[in-house]
Amino acid sequence: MNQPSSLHSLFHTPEKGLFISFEGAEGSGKSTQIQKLQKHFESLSLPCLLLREPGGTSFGEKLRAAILSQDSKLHPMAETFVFLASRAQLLEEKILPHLAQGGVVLLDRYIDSTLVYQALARQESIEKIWTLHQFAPLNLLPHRTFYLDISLEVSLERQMKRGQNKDYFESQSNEFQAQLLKGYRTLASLYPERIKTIQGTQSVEDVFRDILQELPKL
Ligand code: Z5A
Repeated sequence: MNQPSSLHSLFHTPEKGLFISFEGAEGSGKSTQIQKLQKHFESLSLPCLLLREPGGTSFGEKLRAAILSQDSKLHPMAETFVFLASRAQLLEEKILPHLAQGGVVLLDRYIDSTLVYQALARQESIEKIWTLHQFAPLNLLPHRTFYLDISLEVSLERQMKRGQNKDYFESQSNEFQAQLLKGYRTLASLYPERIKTIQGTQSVEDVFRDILQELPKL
């Protein structure tokens, strides 16, 4: 089950620009680090677009609101197609045009979230998810993916501190959340060239230092 997909050769990275995605459990610090990285690129006068999934387009934000407010269980394939629809539109409307102009795209969650949340965390094969991504524009991989690794305890503690109403994914069991972390670690070991694991339990500044060290060259 946990093999790098044979479909991987059908995927490509952008020829121009820099495409970076961030992954991790709830509260892993993605938004915090993405904002710091955006400032870093802007200080270098590089046009930098910060986006999130699901969302980032007007259609995607409607899908985001729909899935996060869902109050009964969805079939994993129903979840998957919501994320794919949001992703296809985001690529077409925002990501591809910005990269074509040589810009930097920083994306909060991407394909790896689907591989983990909709497959690995449910002990399902990732092959089906790769298969669904093999057609353009979905067959685009980031140049670099940062996985911010935290423990289940830290994730739950940060969620609790925030104290908002729980959304569809935050309401999943602790067991599911533990499987997510396991899934991310499996994925990072399958694709070590692209996915760099960063210790997300360090201070904000130390996490950022580690990210800067693993940035690909533009
Ligand atoms: N989902 C999916 O199932 N399949 C898919 O394909 C996609 C998504 C694309 C979107 O959630 C949900 O959709 C997601 C998976 C699912 N659900 N979950 N879980 P979202 O966008 O609403 O939530 P999120 O992506 O998990 O983001 P988040 O909770 O806002 O976490 P974050 O951005 O990684 O963390 P943060 O906001 O930067 O930090 C969280 C808190 O920790 C905050 O108070 C910070 O001040 C604090 N923090 C951050 N860094 C540190 C350090 N280093 N030390 C101490 N405290 C820190």
